[in-house]
Amino acid sequence: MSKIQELSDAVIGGKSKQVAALVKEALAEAPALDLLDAMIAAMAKIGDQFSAGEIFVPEMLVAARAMQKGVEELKPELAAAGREPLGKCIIGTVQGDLHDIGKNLVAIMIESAGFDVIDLGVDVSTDKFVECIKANPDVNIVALSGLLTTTMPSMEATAKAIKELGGAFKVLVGGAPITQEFADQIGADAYAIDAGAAAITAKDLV
Ligand code: B1M
Repeated sequence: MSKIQELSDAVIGGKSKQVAALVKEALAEAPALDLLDAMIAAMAKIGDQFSAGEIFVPEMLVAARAMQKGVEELKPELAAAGREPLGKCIIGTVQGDLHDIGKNLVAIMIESAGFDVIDLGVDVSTDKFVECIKANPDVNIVALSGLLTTTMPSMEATAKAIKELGGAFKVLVGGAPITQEFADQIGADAYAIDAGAAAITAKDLV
């Protein structure tokens, strides 16, 4: 089996320690971009399996961690390879909300799909999103996560305020209480039900 195939299998299996070592070994037989593409394909497979209900959050989390390890290991090589990213995404959990497990998964899946991701963390105010958008006028996607029904109004306030900025970026929203109907109501450009769908939707939006 090739080292790239072993790397792909290790990401799918969530074997973080093996992934870091395999990236080093695989770099001897293939360029960094091929390794990244293999890991992105592995994460896409994980996303599909998750969306299909064949695997669950724990498996997705460990695969995501393994992918992160691989990306960390590859980052210096990728910078040297000068890969043009697919776009830029700013992501955060909306103000008043401290849940970040789902948001982190979404960030990793969007990064795995080829975007540069700026993660503002949790409890992110509208002002902080606005500042970040102004500092990154080339942003393509602003992704808002929310897990509490009580913080849906802050998602609405943020979505409306950032849309008023009038930039070319698209607003993507999601989180357990969020629906397509709510996304339409607050003027978001798109809604995604889970991390796999968020990555696919982000690619469709650019
Ligand atoms: Co909280 N919590 N929690 N909690 N918590 C929920 C959300 C709750 C449903 C539990 C319950 O009552 N059954 C409930 C909300 C009820 C409601 O609003 N209707 C709740 C509550 C009430 C609270 C507190 C108010 C409890 C209290 O203090 N009395 C409090 C609020 C704190 C705050 O935020 N201000 C609170 C606190 C916490 C902890 C800190 C203890 C912890 C969070 C730890 C952390 O995130 N680092 C926590 C946890 C763990 C949960 C549950 C149990 C699990 C959430 C989770 O991580 N799920 C949760 C119950 C539940 O969800 N069943 C619950 C796994 C994660 C992978 O899924 O985040 O849904 P999820 O993300 C998914 C999708 O939603 C989607 O993709 C992800 C992956 O597929 N998605 C997006 C998410 N963001 C997206 C963005 C997108 C697209 C898709 O585009 C941008």
